[in-house]
Amino acid sequence: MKISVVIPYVNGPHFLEDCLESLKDQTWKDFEVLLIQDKPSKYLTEKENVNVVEEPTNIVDNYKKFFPICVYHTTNTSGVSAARNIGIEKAVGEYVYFLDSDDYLFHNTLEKLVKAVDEGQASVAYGTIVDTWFKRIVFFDSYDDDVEQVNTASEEATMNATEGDDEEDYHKKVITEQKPSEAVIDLIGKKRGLVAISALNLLIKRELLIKNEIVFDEQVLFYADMSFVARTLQLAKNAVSVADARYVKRKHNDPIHYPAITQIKTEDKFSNMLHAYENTVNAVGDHDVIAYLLAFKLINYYTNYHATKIRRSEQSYWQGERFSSMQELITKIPTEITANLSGYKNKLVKRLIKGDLSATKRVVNIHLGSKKVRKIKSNPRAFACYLYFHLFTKMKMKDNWVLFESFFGKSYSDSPKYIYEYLNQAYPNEYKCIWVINDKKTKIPYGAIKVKRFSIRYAYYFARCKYDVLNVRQPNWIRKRKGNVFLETWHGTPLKRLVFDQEEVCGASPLHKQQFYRQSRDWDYLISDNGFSTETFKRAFLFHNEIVECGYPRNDVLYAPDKEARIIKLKDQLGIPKDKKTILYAPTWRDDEYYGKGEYKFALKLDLHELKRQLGDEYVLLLRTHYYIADSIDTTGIEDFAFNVSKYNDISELYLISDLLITDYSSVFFDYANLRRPILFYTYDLEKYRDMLRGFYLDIEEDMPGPLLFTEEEVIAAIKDIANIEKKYQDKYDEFYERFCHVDDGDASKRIVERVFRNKQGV
Ligand code: C2G
Repeated sequence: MKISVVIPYVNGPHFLEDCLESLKDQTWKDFEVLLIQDKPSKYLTEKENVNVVEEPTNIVDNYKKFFPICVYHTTNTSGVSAARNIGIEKAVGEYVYFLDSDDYLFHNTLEKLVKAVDEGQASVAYGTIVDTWFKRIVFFDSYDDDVEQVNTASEEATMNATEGDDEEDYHKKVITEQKPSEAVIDLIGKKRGLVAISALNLLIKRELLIKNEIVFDEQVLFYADMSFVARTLQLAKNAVSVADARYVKRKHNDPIHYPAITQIKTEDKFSNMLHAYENTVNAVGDHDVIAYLLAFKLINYYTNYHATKIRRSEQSYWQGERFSSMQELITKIPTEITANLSGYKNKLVKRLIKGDLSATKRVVNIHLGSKKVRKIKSNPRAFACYLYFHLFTKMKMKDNWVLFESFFGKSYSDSPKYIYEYLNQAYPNEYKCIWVINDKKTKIPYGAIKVKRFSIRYAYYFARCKYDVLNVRQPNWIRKRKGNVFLETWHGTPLKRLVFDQEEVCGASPLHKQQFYRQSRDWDYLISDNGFSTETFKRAFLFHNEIVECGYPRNDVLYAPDKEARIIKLKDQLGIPKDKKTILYAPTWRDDEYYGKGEYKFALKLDLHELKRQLGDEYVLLLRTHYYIADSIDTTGIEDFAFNVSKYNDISELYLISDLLITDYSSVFFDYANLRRPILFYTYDLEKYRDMLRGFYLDIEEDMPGPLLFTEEEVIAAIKDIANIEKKYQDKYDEFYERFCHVDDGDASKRIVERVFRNKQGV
């Protein structure tokens, strides 16, 4: 047996599957797996939502046919160190390799490491660590090998860790000819794995560990790799670097259910750091280059993290005891290092060594203060935010002020619009209303005050309004004030899995789940359109406040008594011919196709000229991209057939003027079905969208009120045959309507206004 792969496991079966799948795919087959089931630490069991008890028996069984896999359990002790130590003890391979159950490997990682140790006669080989938020299949789908090659090409090939004359010389060079910081980084070759002092992606000769009794320190949960890696590298005859042996370190975007060790917040990290540091320094000795690396780690820990805490905390253990513990350690660091620091780090370390706590606080205050001023100067948004905290939230809140925002201020639309209009009709002049709208030219009735999102006036009104009505999340920096009422209308019955039901969030902020959780705690009311949404929101948002199942205010217009008159008016306004039928094409966005945050790509998979040729006599086409889409559709030369209505504020009104809807996985069809008009689903990328990106709540092949179409020809044929399709889908449509549309009746705005603003139940 060449390699023993040691995997500690606490929770996260979906992570583990990716991990084992990547082992199954290895080109190097000679390995065994030791999976060590660990008990959850107190940090996990204390938290209410963390998923802790999960024996992965089924998953393990599935992989037994591909490689030998043994499961062990931590018994008296627990923690990742204890688990890995069991692995070292039970391993029989010539080499040991640590892999975390939430990470995975490239298909050739083990092979590259094995070749490198064999060729270099080395006792350790270490590769590169690549970070990602994505699950395996998504990560590899978008992984650009060429970019990685460029990044790693300059890295050093070999590092001799300790023994021998060469190393002696190198040490001298380190100390005398260059600044130690640069020298150490140079020596380490900027290997993330080693700078972070991580035991991951190291292939280690088992004999080296056994002979020298190198184990993980079980007294600490955090920073336990430090002494292990330092000792291993110190004693390794030869350590070879293999830049293209890649290990994928997967960050967790659901720290609520599955926090990674680094995401656990606890005061114990400080004592763990000090303990691990002292232990390591004692083990490797002062003169080793690794000790330098450690010294920098400690200095960085102090200056980047700990010192800031000293300033903020009033508690004596932060200010006094911890300050002196840190002082004691940093004073022992060789002066070659401490004397060569510059700027802020230098000032802090000097004052620490002197033991001057108040001077330290002054340095931190000035540093952070000037950082903030620089930020405010360069970013008007930060200034608005600053005023929000320090001025506006200190002002009195206004009981009859209401702030409305729809799709990040991009439009006057959706449920906030209809709630606003009802509020003004039913209670004229009682409320002062503010609309967040980025385009000032947008017409808004009833004389609302218009403010641009993230402007100073936005911060002012957000702080002073008692009521905030939004259809997406509030900005992350908004803090709910006492007496504030947040009404979250949301923006659709979900088809695509949401937040905590979603395994991965690609493209969007990787902190999505954590932030979503915190923001949604502030919502007093959440609107739901049907029983299905109510249940989904409770589960997917972990939502425990009031859900008002009143139907969607935005759908009121679909039941308006003056519907026909509105249709004529709107067609005139948009210049849409009245003698032709209208098709609305409203697709959604794709998680993996984006330019940047909130800016997504869209490639139209329809040939508009062909559509016009085949359907132009009878139909016109309205094209409506999702509000996240930054690409715009070109309709040059066919302006009399294809109308780009992406910029039109309110899609509900567009539903009214269209005779047929084409969509994909967008929630628009739940609303459109209120009209009982035909719906086609152009799902050309169904497999990828469903299986890779999102996953759906409905069985899309069974439950949809219309056919799934995969090519342009099928779309054209379906439109030509629409009468038959309507007949064929009648029963499904009725069922669908009953399930998702039965609450909507034109009075949703009234119901929610009476509930939230007048505190009446059951209107
Ligand atoms: N929308 C639009 N134009 C489109 C697509 C969507 O104006 N081409 C609007 C509709 O009001 C729709 C809403 O944006 O209901 C949400 O769009 P979705 O495509 O469903 O996507 P998303 O923003 O991810 O909404 O629970 C709701 C969804 O799951 C999340």
